[in-house]
Amino acid sequence: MDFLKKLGIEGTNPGTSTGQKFYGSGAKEKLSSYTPIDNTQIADTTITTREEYDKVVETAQKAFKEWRMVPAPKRGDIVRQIGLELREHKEDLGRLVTYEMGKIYQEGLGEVQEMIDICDFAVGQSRMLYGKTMQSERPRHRMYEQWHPLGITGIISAFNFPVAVYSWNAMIAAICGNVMIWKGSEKTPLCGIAVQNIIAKVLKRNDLPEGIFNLITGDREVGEWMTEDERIPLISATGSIRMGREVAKTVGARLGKTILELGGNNAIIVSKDADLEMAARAIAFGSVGTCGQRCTSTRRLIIHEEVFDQLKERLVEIYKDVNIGNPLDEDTLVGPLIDQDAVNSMQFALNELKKQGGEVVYGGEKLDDNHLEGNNYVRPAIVTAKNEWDIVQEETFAPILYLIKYRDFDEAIAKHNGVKQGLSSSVFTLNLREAETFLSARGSDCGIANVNVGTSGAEIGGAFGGEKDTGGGRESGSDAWKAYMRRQTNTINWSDELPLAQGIEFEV
Ligand code: UN1
Repeated sequence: MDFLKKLGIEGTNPGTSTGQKFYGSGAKEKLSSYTPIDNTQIADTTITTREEYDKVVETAQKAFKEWRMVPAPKRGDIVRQIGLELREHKEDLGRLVTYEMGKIYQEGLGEVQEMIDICDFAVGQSRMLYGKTMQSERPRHRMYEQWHPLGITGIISAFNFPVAVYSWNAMIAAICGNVMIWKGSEKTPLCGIAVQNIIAKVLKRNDLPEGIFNLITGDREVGEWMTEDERIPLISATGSIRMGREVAKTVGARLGKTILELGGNNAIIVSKDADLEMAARAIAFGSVGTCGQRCTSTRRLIIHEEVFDQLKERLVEIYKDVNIGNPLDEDTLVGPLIDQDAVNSMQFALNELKKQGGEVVYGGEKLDDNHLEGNNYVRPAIVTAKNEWDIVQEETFAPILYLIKYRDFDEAIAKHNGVKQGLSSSVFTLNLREAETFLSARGSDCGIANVNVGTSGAEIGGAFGGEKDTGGGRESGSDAWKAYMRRQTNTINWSDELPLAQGIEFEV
């Protein structure tokens, strides 16, 4: 396991860090990391104690005082160097993502590329933290707005994108002048250590203070320390809707800010006027990619009745050809699910579906062939369903694709929007009216809406996130940076009088 060594990972890894310094070697409580490939243990990470946590927050507060006064383009230069360092470690980190999380190596590499891309984006953004200049109604007055950093940005991320989601938040927050405290998923603690080690090299080279990029490790309790902590003005959380509700409640109660990126229940409408072959390929990537464990995974297909059977058969053909196996092998397209709980929830969903009257058209079984040790492997499933069934309304984090029939386009849109989540969506059609209807105010109600492009695999340049129960947060590109800053409106009087706004006379 050469790549582990190259990423600085060994037997027991201190799970708390303020930058270059790591703490926790004496801690008793440890988190063991197992690869879902064959369930063998990779290494341990110590769990952050409350004492260590307070030390991290205090160090971060101190670092913020310095970091906020570093000119934004200079902060951008640090992020540029992090991007270069990530390029050096792309293969090793991609391999670790695959090893610890189970997505195929191509996707592991893609995830690190997403980190590199957001670094590049953030470097440019660091010169573009634009505020507006307004026309004052008072003579010789100038009005403008400027953006200041918030302070500590708490980042809580999930197992399925163990490194990229952190960097969307951290790199943008960093150029904005914030300091970061990151708690990743307890299912992927080593990815956090590896990223922290990579960033530490840049911090050292630039002689930066401790406390800008901080890492803590632990479960829900550690997350709650963050959400309850008034010293953390912004919490950006990615995970389940249930988790998001808790975070919103706790942070909201102390009037803190949140960026929530929660579950999706993403659908593709396939029109009778679609390029069906192109649609089938996009559907396959969206539904079986990352073994159905992206928040943007394609879960529902809403298919015009005239092409329903044809598309169903084509998808079965494609699914039959998909290699399931060790995600480190080059010809594998589908690796394992993250753990046994995920396997069980997939089986539960399929049973519920059958009870409702759904038909499993293909796949769904657990695979325990000898060459697939670990019992975390499943065959992706294609099933027929009705949109209103309870199980279809839920996000099951596994490769189940629900096929739903429609007759007219308005009905397709109603079905499409007829779920609580609102993350990503697509229509496959060559019909201009259908495409534009889908993109219009009466079309898709999601944060991401595509035409002839699947639901997953978004580029970092756009704002990423969704509506309704998906939580409303936006991360990554466009003007998502504003959520990491506070806006200040400034009025400057350079006259020798004191006129009041709204023409009010107030003689004293
Ligand atoms: C996630 O699953 O939490 O659009 C993020 C995509 C990726 C990000 C997914 N760029 O599928």
